[in-house]
Amino acid sequence: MKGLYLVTDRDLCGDRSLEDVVLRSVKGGARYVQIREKDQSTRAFIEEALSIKEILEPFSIPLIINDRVDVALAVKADGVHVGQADMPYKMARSLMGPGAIIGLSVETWEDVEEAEALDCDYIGVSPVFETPTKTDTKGAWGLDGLARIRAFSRHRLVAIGGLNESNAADVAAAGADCLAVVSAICAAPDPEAASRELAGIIADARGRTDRV
Ligand code: TZP
Ligand code: MG
Repeated sequence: MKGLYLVTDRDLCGDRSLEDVVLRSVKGGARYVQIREKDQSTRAFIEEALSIKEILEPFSIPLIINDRVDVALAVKADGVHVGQADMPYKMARSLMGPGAIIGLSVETWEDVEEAEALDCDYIGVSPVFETPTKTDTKGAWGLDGLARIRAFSRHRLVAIGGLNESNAADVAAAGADCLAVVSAICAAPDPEAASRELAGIIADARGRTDRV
């Protein structure tokens, strides 16, 4: 996991379709796309995932499904992202298989320690900063927390929460391998330009560290 990771929020796309925002973000440089749906019916989620999958395939961008292992399996997604209240990581792995990308959110230091024993593809440092996009969190890690996890963990780190053009360089410098972004892309007037700018900041940071 390296670079820019788009996590979707249909409501934040306004009158644009999710497909349109995803396509523009990928054209701007997003390297992973996670579909995150909290209120959709299973049927609608599957239809949406299939349509986004079709968009991503020509770009060889992995499709990752938030929470719903059943949806990920049904649409043959590349991976799934699970939180601490979702299906346990090991069950998700046994259902998805060894080749799937599986990310696990860490919200507490105990979560970080437990994740060391798991062969997840990345841990999601959640949230780095407080964000109105997700409020049911256990507090923010901050840049210090992110750096502390970097020093301890063997895993790739995907930073998420409150990330935007103004803090992306600092987040990369604190140890994130990959930056996951919702509102700074989905709610941007120009999701392609916003993605390009964020991807550029990450690429610049790559020149200074060997991680991102
Ligand atoms: N998990 C932790 S914070 C968050 C998720 C899904 C939302 C991040 O949204 P934004 O708009 O990029 O702050
Ligand atoms: Mg979840």
